[in-house]
Order: sequence, then C-alpha cells, then structure tokens
Amino acid sequence: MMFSSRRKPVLYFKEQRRLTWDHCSVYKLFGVCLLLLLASLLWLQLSCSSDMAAAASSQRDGRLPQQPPPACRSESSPRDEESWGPHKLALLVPFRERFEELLVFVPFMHSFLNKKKIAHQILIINQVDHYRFNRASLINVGYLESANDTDYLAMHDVDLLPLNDALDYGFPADGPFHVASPDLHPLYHYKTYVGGILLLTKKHYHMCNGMSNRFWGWGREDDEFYRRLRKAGLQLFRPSGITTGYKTFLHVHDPAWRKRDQKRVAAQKQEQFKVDPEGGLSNLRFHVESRQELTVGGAPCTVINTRLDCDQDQTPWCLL
Ligand SMILES: [Mn+2]
Repeated sequence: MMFSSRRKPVLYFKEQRRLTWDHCSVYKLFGVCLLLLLASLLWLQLSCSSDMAAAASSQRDGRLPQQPPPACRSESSPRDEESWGPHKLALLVPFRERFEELLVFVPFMHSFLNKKKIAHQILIINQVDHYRFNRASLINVGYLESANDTDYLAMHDVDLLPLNDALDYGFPADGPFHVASPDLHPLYHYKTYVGGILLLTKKHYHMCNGMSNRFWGWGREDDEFYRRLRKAGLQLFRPSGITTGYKTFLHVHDPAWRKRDQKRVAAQKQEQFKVDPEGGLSNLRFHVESRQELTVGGAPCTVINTRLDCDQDQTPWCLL
C-alpha cells in the first residue's frame, strides 16, 4: 500500500505535465502554421511581381526570358491599365476533337498574352457537323462571332505553342503578320507559307473577303489565302531578330490521327490549287448551335459550337 500510494502522485504529476505539454504544442503548432501561411502568401506575392518585372525588363533588352511563364494568378494585371494599349485580339482557334491539346493551349496562351499585355478573347470554333474539317470556314465564323471590342484577329492552330516571349502578337497595323514564319515553323519552310499563326486587322481580313469556304479536309486553304493577301495588295510581315529557329514553337502534330481529313480526290485537288475569286465571308453558310463560356485551367475562353453547311453540288468532297 505504501508503495503504491507513494508512486501514484508521481504518476499523476507526470500525466499532468504531459497534458500541459500537449496543450502547449497544439498552440505552438497552430502558431507556426499561421506564420508559415503568412510567409508563403507574402513570398507568392513578391515572386509574382518580381517575375513580371523580370519578364518585362528582359523583353526590353531583347533577351529571351529564361523562366517559364509565372504560374501565379492567371488574371494578372487588369486590362484597364493604359500600358495594355487600345487594341484587343480575337484569338480564333478552328477546332474539332482535340480536347487534350485544348486543355494545354487555353491556359498557355492566356498567360502568354497577359505577360505581353495583349488584351484578348479566346474563341474556340468547334465544328460539330459531320462534314470533313473546314479550317477556313471556321475562321470565317470566328471573325463574325468575335466580340465587337476586338479589332484584330489571330488565326491560330491549336497544336502550335509559341515558346519565345519575344514573338510579337501586337496589332498588325501595316499588314498581316505571320508569326509562324517558314524560318521558325518546325515543319513548313516554303516561302509563301502563311499557315499556323497569322495576325490580321479585322479591316484587312474583310478586305480579303475572309477565307475560301471550298477547302474541306486538311491543307491548302492557307495557300489560297496567301493569294488573297496579294490580290488585296497587302504586304506580309514576319518576325525578325528571333534567335530560337525551329525551336520557337512547340508543335504537337500527329498525322496518324484523322485520316479522313487527309484524303484528297481529283476534283478537290483541281479546285484547291486555284484561287476562289468569289467565295469567302460573302458566301459562308453556318449555324451556331450553342455558345459556352468556359474556364480552362483558370483561363477564360468561348466555345462556339458551329454547324457548317456544305453545298454538295459545289463541293462534293466535303462528305468523303
Ligand atoms: Mn499541325
């Protein structure tokens, strides 16, 4: 008895001490967590603003920023800032069934253009009819469906990502600006190539009557558009002083996909090496099935679900 009664208080005391120590550590832990949270918030804020400053200064120097785009706040600076300029870009993406590429493209381009202080609207023109893919008609639809406050457009392939921040996406006042120039595009190197990424003022696009609607399936619609540019008397501009060569873009291109869009029949070949003198915005036939405002990886875009109309007497190859 003596033994146990002498021992008990000690045990009790020990337990109590442990109890108070536990209490203490819970409060300490909470305090430390709070401090860590505050510190990380502060760090995020500081690193974001310094990243932006670094990107801006290296752009002024003409150097390539080494860092990837800052992953912080996608809605960086508000576009009311005067430094963003008076112009707004309609980024037109002709699209069908390339969901995995879209998931990368939209947040990438949103952050790329914000970094360059280019006000923009991203429009995904999604072809939902059962005809073959018609890139040119979808771009025509994008031009007509883009917001009134946009004054220039980019026809932009979804599989081509600009990796060099020095590339100009600004308002092409003097004439069309071919961002994906043959000197920089990883795949197409002929002199008259204007595909991939081309910037135009809406006024110049209208002067060309848009693009031809006769091109169903892949290819050649951009070559026909080159002739329209020439016919409209527009001078074509391309990037200069870009030192990254064929590594300027990431091209996610897999020709094994969509065999149907690569087929060419004789009649189509004949038509598609010619100029289409009348067609364009003036004879475009389409129906917008629905519009969806989406946020992809924190970046806003508008999906325009488009049903194109094919005149099968005129262009029977839309149904191959
Ligand atoms: Mn491609």
